[in-house]
Amino acid sequence: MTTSPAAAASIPPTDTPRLTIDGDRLWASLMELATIGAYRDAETGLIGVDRQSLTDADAAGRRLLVRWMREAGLEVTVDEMGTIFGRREGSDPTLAPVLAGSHIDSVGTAGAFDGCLGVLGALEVVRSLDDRGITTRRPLVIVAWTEEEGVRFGTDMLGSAVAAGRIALADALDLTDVEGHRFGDELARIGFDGSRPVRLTPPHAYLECHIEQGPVLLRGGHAVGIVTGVQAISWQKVTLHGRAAHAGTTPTELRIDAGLAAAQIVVKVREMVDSGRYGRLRATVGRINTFPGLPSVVPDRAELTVDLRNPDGDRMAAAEKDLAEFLETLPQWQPGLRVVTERMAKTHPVPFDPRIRDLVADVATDLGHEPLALMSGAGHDAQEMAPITPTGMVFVRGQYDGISHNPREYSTPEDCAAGITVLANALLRLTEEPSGA
Ligand code: HGY
Ligand code: MN
Ligand code: MN
Repeated sequence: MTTSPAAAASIPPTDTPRLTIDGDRLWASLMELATIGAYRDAETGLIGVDRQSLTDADAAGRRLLVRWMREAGLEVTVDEMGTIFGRREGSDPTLAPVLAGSHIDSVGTAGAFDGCLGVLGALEVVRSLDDRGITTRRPLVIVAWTEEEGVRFGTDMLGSAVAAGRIALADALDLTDVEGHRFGDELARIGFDGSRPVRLTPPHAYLECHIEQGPVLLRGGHAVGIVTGVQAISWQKVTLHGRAAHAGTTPTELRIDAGLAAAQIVVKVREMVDSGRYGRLRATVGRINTFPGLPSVVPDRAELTVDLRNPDGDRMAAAEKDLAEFLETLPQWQPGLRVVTERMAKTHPVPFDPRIRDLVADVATDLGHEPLALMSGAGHDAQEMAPITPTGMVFVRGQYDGISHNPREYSTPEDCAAGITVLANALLRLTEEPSGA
């Protein structure tokens, strides 16, 4: 790391140079990005964010990020999945870069922080390095992955999974949303069908700062957490085919009610969670639609999604197996009912690199925190990076029991700054590591 004389004066006189960041500038960036895709949430009355991937709102958010990256002097490239990279050159450009980032696409009922803190926090690190005239040894690359949420095209961590080679580019480009829009066509429509080859050359390391999206840090009184890994994720779509019939004249025994079967599945997955047979299983039917959706017609079709999460891979497998067996019994209740399942997403538990975890924990402790180690309940792009490069995550405390995927999602400016200061100083260490470290 080389520093200008003025910069040298700004680093506090300690043996480990510390990088401070501008929390106000970070907060202003978060709030400005949150205006893109803003909407008035009917349930909460709050202003939420709906910036689902490859929509016009996402495109506007992407353009703002690219502008900010260029203003910060970064070399911006976009890959074949639309993932955006901003490279800050190092004093030794031949060394593998350190990557830091997250995502700026959102679910439909988002707040201002999910993913955005990690991308804009990494940008704030770049801005702070520039403020101090610091050149790192290794290049530093900021990344904003495409379709991390997976809520539009049905597979989460999509851009990072293709970059890491878990999902084939052609398969990803052919994914469609519920209205039949093809991923590849939408990418071209918004002008982010980049030419950078999508397979990522493994970087020296990958770091991601993200809000916890749960209550653990808040209840424990910790501003930041060190993430040990990510739990298993299983998404499937279930389609139930019944028979439309008159609601008034059709006796119960003659019905093939797809809506009833859907309700049985909702109750079943909750029973599985409550049974305790699958450890810390979490189950969610996030989408459930009946057709034709008319008051006087017995539903002839129902579509629903089942999201299962489990920190234990074996217990996840047991839950998936038992649910599959239950689905096969449904026609016994209603002869003639057809059940079709479609795998949407599946990832196993992913541990993060112990060396990176210890480095981030050491940085956090050095900065005065008592960091808590915890597993992530949510999926993150970092889990796709972990198989190809040493990877770690920093969590930031959320208020209101860490609620997320809800406009009430909120982390304080102080906690956001604390998390990004940990990120900044961990990146400072990693970008100084010589080859072979
Ligand atoms: O689904 C998740 O855990 C993440 O929000 N993509
Ligand atoms: Mn996220
Ligand atoms: Mn999310």
